[in-house]
Amino acid sequence: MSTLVYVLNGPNLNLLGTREPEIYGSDTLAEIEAALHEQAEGLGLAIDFRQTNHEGQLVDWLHEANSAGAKAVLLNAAAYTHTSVALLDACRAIAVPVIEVHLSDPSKREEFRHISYVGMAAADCVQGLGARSYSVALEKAAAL
Ligand code: CA2
Repeated sequence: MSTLVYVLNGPNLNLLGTREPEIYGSDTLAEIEAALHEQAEGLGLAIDFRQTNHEGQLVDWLHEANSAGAKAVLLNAAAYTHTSVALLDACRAIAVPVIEVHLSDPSKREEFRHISYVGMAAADCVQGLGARSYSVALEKAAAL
């Protein structure tokens, strides 16, 4: 059984900690990554943590996670969550369970954030807990 968990982050999340802390918190993505590495070690897991601003790159990484036989993917697809049929198809095309992650709670925000294409294929979702959403999602991945 694989212990590898991919953590994939979509557009603009590289800017975390620089703006809109009232929505997304004040942690940078690098700080979230460091905390998750530490947590993963305690859970006997290894994480591969990545960020891209490009939709097709997320699709390629989902395929890669599948080829690598990863245990799970934690996916914060950011704005592509609400627009990308390509990500929905990729999540459906792979055998690896995908856990959707969001810092904020999109269901409590603008109407256009209420639809989640990723959510249509995800095994689970953790949202609205700030950086802790990643931590709770990793615990869920460990329990799979
Ligand atoms: O709450 C989340 O994690 C989101 O996935 C974040 C996305 C948003 O489009 C989703 O609806 C919910 C946006 C990420 C943008 O991150 C920024 C970071 C700093 C400054 C501005 C944006």
